[in-house]
Amino acid sequence: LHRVPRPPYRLPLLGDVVGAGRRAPMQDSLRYARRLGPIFRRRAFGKEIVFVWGAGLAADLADEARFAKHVGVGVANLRPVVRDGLFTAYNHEPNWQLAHDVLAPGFSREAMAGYHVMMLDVAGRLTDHWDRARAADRAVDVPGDMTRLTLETIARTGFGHDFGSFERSRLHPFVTAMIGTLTYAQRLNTVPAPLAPWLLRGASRRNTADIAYLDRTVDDLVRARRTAGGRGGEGDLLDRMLDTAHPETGERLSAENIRRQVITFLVAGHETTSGALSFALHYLSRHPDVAARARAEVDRVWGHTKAPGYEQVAKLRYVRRVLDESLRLWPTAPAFAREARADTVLDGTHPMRRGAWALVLTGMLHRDPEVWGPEAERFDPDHFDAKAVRSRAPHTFKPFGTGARACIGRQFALHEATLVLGLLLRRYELLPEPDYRLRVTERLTLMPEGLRLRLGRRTTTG
Ligand code: MNH
Repeated sequence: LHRVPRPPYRLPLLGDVVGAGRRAPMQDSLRYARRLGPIFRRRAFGKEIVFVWGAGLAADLADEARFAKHVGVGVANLRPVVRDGLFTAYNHEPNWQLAHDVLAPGFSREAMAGYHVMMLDVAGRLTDHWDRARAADRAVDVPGDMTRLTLETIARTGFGHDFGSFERSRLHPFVTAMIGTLTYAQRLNTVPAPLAPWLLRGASRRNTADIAYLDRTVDDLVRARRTAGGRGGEGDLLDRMLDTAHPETGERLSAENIRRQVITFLVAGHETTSGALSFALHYLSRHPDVAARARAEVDRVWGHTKAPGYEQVAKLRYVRRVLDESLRLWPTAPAFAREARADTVLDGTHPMRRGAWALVLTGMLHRDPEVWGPEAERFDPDHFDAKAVRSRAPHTFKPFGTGARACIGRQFALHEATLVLGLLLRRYELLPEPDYRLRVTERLTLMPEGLRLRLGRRTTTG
């Protein structure tokens, strides 16, 4: 460890907190990263965290034979909310493999094609809402509306549920409770663990109430489904959780575990996708040349078909690059942790004991000039043109994590977000508010703060 650089000023007890705020730990880490290099460590309140972002080091950590997901820092702080749900389960907990095997078919190509029509329908509610804003010459609240869209999409496709987000002026209380638990989980990292019960007394009470609200919402949803006796043949995620036995062992998910999985999917299934869509819309509004090129692609590929089919979404190659490029600069799940399965040496240099772990700083890995070139900080979807992708080293673009514990919802998120960007580009001119400067809020995930856009009529027609 002594070979790993750390900040020069270390305070007794507090550690390396000079230059660090409490609200934006990830953006602080990016600043440290630029100063300290591809591997560095920071100590705060007795916990020492090793950060890694150099391409060679990150690629070595992706070696599944020697490393695995580590449930630590932010992820571990969510355990009181979602226990051994898919995202927060320890590798050795039996419910991980069971739930993974039972739910993976819910993300197959066939399943995705079934969700497509529901995704289109939810997107239609967004465009109705935006049409009204345009008619009244009102700016739209991008993160708020993307949250409405992605929450309704996962609720509808996964659970046959309607939160009525577009009929409410405020976000649904489920979202407020979720944001509460995510923010609380992040704050736990900014105070010394033994003092947390005192320092966060009020916040901890609110957190308990938030968890109770999430539990209640989900219990009602599951009870309604059990009473209705399934959706009959369609087989969404909830039906799979309730009815499907493991293909080999015949085991089923317990009622308590189903509760954890439903919360996991409702949260993981919308929070990061809404951030990704919001960043993409911000960049499209700031880069009219990129927006024009993307819009021309939508017109060419979709023509005048009112409702694009499932197959027509993946054909939007340039729109997809816009999304990839947004996730490169602002990976909305900004880090993931890896632990050594046995004693090993990281990248041939840094000895690690079994169980030792490091945090991969995705946002910085995605800005490494040795990988992405001198224009690494610039938004340019051509970073993902076919030639650039072919010539890049593996494991250098990791917005969905890596290995067996990588995101199960990746195709879901990419399909949903590409579809929605296509629909919005086709319908609106995206006009930035002139004095808006990108600010990023952190609550474990990343989201552009206060982003509003005005909607214009298309000036060219396809
Ligand atoms: Mn998702 C795991 C990012 C959309 C459900 N997700 C992960 C991980 C990252 C991630 C990174 C791995 C974390 C770790 O190693 O600790 N996820 C994203 C991003 C988007 C996203 C950037 C959108 C953009 N995720 C989705 C969607 C769903 C989903 C949509 C569900 C419909 N994600 C999950 C689940 C896991 C996960 C469940 C945990 C998988 C596992 O451990 O087996």
